[in-house]
Amino acid sequence: MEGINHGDKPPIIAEIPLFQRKRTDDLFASFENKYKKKPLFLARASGRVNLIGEHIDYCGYSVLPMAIEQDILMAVATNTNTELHLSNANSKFSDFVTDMTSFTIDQSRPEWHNYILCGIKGILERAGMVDTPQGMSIMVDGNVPKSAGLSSSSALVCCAGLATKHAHSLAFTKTELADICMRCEHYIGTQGGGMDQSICFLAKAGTAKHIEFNPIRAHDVSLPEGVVFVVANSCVELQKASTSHFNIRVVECRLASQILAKSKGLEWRKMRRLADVEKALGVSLSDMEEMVDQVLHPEPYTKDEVCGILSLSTDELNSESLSQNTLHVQSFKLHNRAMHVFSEANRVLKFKALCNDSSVKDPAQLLGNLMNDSHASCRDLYECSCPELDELVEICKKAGALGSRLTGAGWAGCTVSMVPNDTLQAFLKQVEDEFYAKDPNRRSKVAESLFATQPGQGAVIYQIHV
Ligand code: NG1
Repeated sequence: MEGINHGDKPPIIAEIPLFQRKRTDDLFASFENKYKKKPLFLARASGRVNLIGEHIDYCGYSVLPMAIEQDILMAVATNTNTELHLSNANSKFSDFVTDMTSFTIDQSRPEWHNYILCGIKGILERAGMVDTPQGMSIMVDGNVPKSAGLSSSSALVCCAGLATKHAHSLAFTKTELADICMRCEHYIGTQGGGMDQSICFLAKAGTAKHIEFNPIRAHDVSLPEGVVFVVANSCVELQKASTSHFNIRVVECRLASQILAKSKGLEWRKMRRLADVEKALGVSLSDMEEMVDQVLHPEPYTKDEVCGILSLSTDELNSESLSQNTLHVQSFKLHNRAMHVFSEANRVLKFKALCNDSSVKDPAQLLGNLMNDSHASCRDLYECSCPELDELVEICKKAGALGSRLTGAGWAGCTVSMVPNDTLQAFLKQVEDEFYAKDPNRRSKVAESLFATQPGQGAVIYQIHV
């Protein structure tokens, strides 16, 4: 296991790799066509697949993702004024122009350019350059499936953050960039944790990462020999920023933390995350699971009941613990959400320990079992699956996956399965036949929806030679 050097900066690479050239040539041609000048540099940030550890980063617990090959590319030139011009190689996404000294991020319309504005705003604020920004013209090309749990939104935020850092000659490290982008993605309205932004900057080709928070730390995790991870998209999309599904879970975990803390005589107002309670009590994750059973009831809590336990008025509860888009929620499933979080946090530690323990002869099936348990917990306790994801998981297991689970926020999007190398082709064929072939919409998307993936590298800048 190897730590990261906290002084590490994102690499600046002199040559664009050959395999990217066709795509970047097209991107540069679109750039020149649009802006009548040449780009100065190219920023790249990839999507990710989370192998295990779902919905626990914002509770303060560690996760185990890896970067994937699909990415966001941004060709960038600086301007002589403070104007920002955004254009996308995919004409489905409209152009956007603003002044960088005075833009707002529209949470009610989470369109593509708002994610870029988040990254730009985060960097300018941290650098103290909100009033003195450098204008930029940007052409974007992305192939991370959107709203699919592969972190297309954070790839946009992080790529924009990296491009802004480079255009302003700022010296932020990878961990600083991850921290900035984790915070600034909240400008879009979802209160996520830091998994996506951390893996985006800290990923290393060939290894998954165990990522811890507060502060952000990342350690290499050697994946077992003889297996490959396969992503399969259910072809159901969920725009997380335009629904309250995600923030309701964040709020349920916060309320569970506060009620658990109050029951143990802790200063509950300071306990925003379930990990805060565990840390303050100095007990184990298994102890926390027992405590959940003792303190929280499985039936949903009404808002009035929560107010009563915490001795708060509804208005006080709204401002203390809820978010703008969860003010309307009247009942909260605190027991099941907290039980998922503590058990999932435990599974991440077991997964990492198995990967790093060379004395375990054949860890693959044990890892697969942890993935299967993770999916069951997401489905039954966290209720962040959907019928299509459940169906896909079952098909993947039947087709030979040692483990299969939803990945990312859920409610839609992708599964990740661990498949023996020697049965990969048969696995892909069976999943294609049983999930994709029968449905015309799924069939038309199978090429970009079902793929084996290897751990990719973190975000980089490529110099462009003109
Ligand atoms: P995706 O899958 O990109 O929607 C979201 C959060 C993560 C994490 C996962 C669930 C953001 C930017 N990302 O990811 O932090 O909480 O859900 O594990 O909010």
